[in-house]
Order: sequence, then C-alpha cells, then structure tokens
Amino acid sequence: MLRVHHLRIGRSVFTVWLIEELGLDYELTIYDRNAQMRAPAELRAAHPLGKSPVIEDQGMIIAESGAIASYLIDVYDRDGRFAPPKSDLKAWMRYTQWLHYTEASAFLPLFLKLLPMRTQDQAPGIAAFADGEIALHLGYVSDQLGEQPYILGENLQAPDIGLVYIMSLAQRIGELTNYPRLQAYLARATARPAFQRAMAKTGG
Ligand SMILES: N[C@@H](CCC(=O)N[C@@H](CS)C(=O)NCC(=O)O)C(=O)O
Repeated sequence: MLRVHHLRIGRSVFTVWLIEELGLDYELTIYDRNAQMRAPAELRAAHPLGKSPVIEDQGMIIAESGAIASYLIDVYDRDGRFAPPKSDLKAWMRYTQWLHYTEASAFLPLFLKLLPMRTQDQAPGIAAFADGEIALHLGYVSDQLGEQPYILGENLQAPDIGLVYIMSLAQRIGELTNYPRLQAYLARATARPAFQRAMAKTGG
C-alpha cells in the first residue's frame, strides 16, 4: 500500500492532493514540527534527509516532491489526465519545465523571505534579493497563467500541484496582495474536492 510520510504543515499535503486527484488508496504517517519548526528526528527513519514528503510504494522509498509527482503520474495516471503524452514533445517539455520550476527556481526566494520572519534575523542584502526575485517569479507565473484556469490550460495537470504550493506560501507571507490572478488561481485550485479531502485527512 502506498504510504505518505506527511509533516504538518508543509509541502506534503500537496503530494496527498495529487494522490487524491488520482483516486489512489494510501496510508499516512503524520509528523508534527518541533518548537524550532523543524521535522522531528523520527522522520529520518523514513529517509536519511528527514524531510517531507517521502513516499513508500512497491518496495521503494521516494523523496523530493517533484520526483514523487513524476512517479505517481508515470505509474498511476493511466488515462493521461494530469500530463500530456511524451509523444507530444512540445507539450511534454512545457509540462516538464513547469514540473521542475517550483522546487528549482520559485521556492528559494519565498523561503528567504519566510526564514527571517521565523527567526527574527534580518539580513538586508538577502531581503533585497528575495524581494526582487519574488516579484520576478510571481510576475512570470501571472503572465504565463494569463486567463487560463490552470498553468497548462483548461485542466489541472501535475505542475499545478507544486505551483499552488508556491502560491499558498506566497499568500502566507503576504506576497500575493498585488496579484489578483494568482489569488484566483489559488482559490480555484484549493476549492477542488481532492484538495479539500487532502486537507481534511492530513490536518494541513
Ligand atoms: N526539495 C524537497 C524539499 C523538502 C523539504 O524541505 N520539506 C520540508 C517541509 S515543507 C521539511 O521537511 N522541512 C523540515 C526540516 O527541514 O526540518 C521537496 O520538494 O520535497
């Protein structure tokens, strides 16, 4: 049985959301953050990095939310609901870029903004860098989204899962105020029944 190691509160609810969209059976192991907002040591028993999400399936332990999304799509999205076919190379590469984009590029500037909010440490150079990069990335996503409901068009696809995590993080730290289109995207995606089920089962 597919198992998700879920740390509250963070990215892994988005992995659970994708699993709910796919309609799979799964089990959860839930961890709470410690007083320093870090993962508890027990998560290292699942994977040496001790970070979440981690999934167990078919005798494998898989970390990294993007790799987990790729695995789930490749193995379980048999009707091609959440990814274009690889035979359509142009669509496939566009999909792949968005799938990698969130962890590879978009997350870091937001995290650089979030971290001093948690620790009360201010580093002006880093803050200025983060502000510029956040504006760059949120502007980019907003332009690419245009009037489409989801990043690749009419339907939710796997890259939306990570992207909506980024939008929720941006909203949490007050960075979505000037981006009504991104606010609407976040609201539209998180209203989906599968996301609501993921929230209810994981506790966020
Ligand atoms: N690039 C990894 C990042 C994993 C990660 O940093 N997860 C956070 C939760 S959102 C975590 O486990 N933090 C706890 C810690 O570092 O102690 C992924 O996409 O899965």
